[in-house]
Amino acid sequence: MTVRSETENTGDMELLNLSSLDMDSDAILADTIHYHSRMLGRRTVRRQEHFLYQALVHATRDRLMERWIETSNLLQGRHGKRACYISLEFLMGRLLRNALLNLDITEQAGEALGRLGVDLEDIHEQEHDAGLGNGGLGRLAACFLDSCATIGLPVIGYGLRYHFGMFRQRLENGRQMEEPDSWLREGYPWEIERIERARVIKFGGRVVRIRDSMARTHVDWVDTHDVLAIPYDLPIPGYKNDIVNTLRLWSAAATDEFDLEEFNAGSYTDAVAAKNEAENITMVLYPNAETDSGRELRLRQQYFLVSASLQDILHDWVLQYGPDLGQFANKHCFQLNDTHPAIAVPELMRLLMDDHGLGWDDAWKITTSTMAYTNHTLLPEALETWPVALFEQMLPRVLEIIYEINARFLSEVSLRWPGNLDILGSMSLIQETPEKIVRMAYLAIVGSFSVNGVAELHSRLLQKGLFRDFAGLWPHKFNNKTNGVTQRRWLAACNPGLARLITGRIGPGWVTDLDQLERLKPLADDAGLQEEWRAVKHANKARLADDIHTRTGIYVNPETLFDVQVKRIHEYKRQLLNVLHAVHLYDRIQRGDGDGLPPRTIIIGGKAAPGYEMAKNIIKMINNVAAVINTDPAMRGRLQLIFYPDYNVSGMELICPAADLSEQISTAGKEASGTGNMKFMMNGAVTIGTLDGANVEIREAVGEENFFLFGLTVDEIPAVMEDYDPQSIIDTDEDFARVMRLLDNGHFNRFEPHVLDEVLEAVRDTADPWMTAADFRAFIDAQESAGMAYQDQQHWTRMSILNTASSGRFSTDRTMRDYNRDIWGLDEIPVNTS
Ligand code: 26V
Repeated sequence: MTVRSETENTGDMELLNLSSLDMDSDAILADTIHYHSRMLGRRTVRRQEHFLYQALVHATRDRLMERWIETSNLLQGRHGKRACYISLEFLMGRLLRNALLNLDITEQAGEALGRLGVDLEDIHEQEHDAGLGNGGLGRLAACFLDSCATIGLPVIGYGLRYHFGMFRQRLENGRQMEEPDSWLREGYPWEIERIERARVIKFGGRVVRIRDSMARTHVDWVDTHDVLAIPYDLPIPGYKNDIVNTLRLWSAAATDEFDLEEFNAGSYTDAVAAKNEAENITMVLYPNAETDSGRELRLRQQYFLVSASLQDILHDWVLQYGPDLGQFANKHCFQLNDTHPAIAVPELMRLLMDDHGLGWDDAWKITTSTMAYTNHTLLPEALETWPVALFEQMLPRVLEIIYEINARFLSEVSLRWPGNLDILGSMSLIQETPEKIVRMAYLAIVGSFSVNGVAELHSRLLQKGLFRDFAGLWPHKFNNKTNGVTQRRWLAACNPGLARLITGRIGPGWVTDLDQLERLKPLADDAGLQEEWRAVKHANKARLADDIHTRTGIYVNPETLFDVQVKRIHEYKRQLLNVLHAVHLYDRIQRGDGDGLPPRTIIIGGKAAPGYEMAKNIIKMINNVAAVINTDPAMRGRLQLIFYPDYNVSGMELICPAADLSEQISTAGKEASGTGNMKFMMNGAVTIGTLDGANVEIREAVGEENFFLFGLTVDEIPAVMEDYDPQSIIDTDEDFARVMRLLDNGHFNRFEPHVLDEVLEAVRDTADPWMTAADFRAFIDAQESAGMAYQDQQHWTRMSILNTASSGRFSTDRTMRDYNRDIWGLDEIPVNTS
């Protein structure tokens, strides 16, 4: 190691030329043993043990570290533009498999452990998922980071280091029980604490204005309760390119300064106890519950993340370029992952004006040319609002700025629509209900230069519906960026059998250029490929069957059609419709009408928000129906229904390679995009789905003959809703009537009267927003077609191959290039592909 000269402005000595570590199995073994004994103090090695996992992570991390330092040196030297992906959620899952893949040392690590008599797969099992997200939105952020590092985009993720991530789900008598997720309990060897980069975050207090000797007014936010934000960095390696980007997660801690008054008054313990309150901020991830409004801690989290991240960026700017912020907007872009970090708009204004001395106009120009907002939902109940009163006491200075933004915005509105008071009221950032509330989505739109949806249909509906007036005012802001998933995790790493088969036929280029999967198309009818394709799928199904047995004690048969729906449990996603189909199949087999049906295993998994009663009732219903089906001798070899417990990222890594049929059955217009749909497609599952979210684009890509379409379209729904009468639909459909009769008669809740009542009422509700009954018949028929198609294994395998072959567009590599081309405008880091 040599010491190099001083860095540009800081005068720090820089240690460079870290001798690069060998990547062969000898070196990895030596380092693993070193950490195992010298750092962790272990004498013997045991299979399936956490210490060995930790030791291997440290050996791997060392190899990331030198590339990480190189990458940040490179970036610092380039003076280029950077994007910050600000998100309350990063659903990273496990990191080891991905790190080994991207460093290209999977085989070497496997060999090293093999020499200790240990199976690398057992070591992977030791890793806790980093479950810092609810579902699609958080996992999307994680896929984005992988793609940015791989294609060489200088993007840093900013998030929160929750002490407890997504709860663990346990079932008790078919009901969901939540348990805390202590993912940090045994230490988390991937993170680097950067205490020297801690920032102070202010809460509460009051605003004062001071005139200086030059008669200028300064705004001071005083008497605040301060909390320390401490960053923990995670490495984000690109695929075989020596780039390592950063995910920076903030953790809350008490400032060391005690409240002196309290301290001197003798309440030493009270003063120390204040520490607790501060640390609460990053204690727990909020589940997507009914509404966030009024939940003070959640707003605290949002502000804490945003303020810490923006201060971090501004601090670096001043270090590197000095106090002049004239070029700041040319070098930064902040992508807001939903409205959760929308408070970044007024917070950047505050920092620029109050801490960096800019005037309103200059600050506003910088803010509105650096902020970009992504919307992830059309559901009105999921749109965030916060009570003005809460802002007032928690963030008084921020509220002042929001009011000022609103005043200036509304004068622009009245120029555009003179004398139209209605539109002023409907577009105002403040909703003047008895309890005044701040509309965070509107704040995000007003403060951003770009507003995007996450699938073509979703973006269109945003502009036609939810944000119509804003799209009228600023059409240039609105755009679409269809979601994707990273094929490194969701094909190369989780489905090694299929990855090997594909690479054998078309070469390895698809790992960084997913469109190359197109080359499989001419081979879709190749008998040799078909046979191997089926063998891989079968092996994946056997692997999942083992996992299901471990989790539930139930044996499922890999020879059956695996019909899979895994995602958060929500009425709009219509797991209920899926269960109605399961009951229908049960009924058909019972009445002796099941002979043409392929043996089927229906797998449903997902978590319900702890406060979402209906979703929890649906879980109970799935489990009750499953209990009857799985113990009925008449169903043996024909039908099984499994509720997959504690579904998470690692669960999906086993599930999506094993699926035959992918259930994407939300009510049209409700699912913004979906990303599970893309993972299944990539792994050769055929979709049964509605024209919703990215399903529309999936169907276009694969061709309508390779997709089982059903259900009302967005355009049809309003007319049907006019005189919607589920009971008459039930009465006029013999199959539906029989299904409801079984359910009504308590066939699935013999000793638990009324436990299904609310769910059944919802089906019959004339105001059912999810219109389950309206799509019943179409769904049953589409399932029938899917079942028939599966009986012809050659035809099915062709469809399966064509699904994988057509999934190129759904790589986040493409998504990130789209963001970069239209929104960020970053220069790609030259990639080392040697
Ligand atoms: C939040 C809430 C909270 C209130 C109760 C109901 C409810 C329902 C959904 C949500 C989710 C809001 C944001 C979100 O997670 N959107 C998801 O983002 C994914 C990535 O873009 C996308 O694929 C999913 O379709 C979308 O639901």
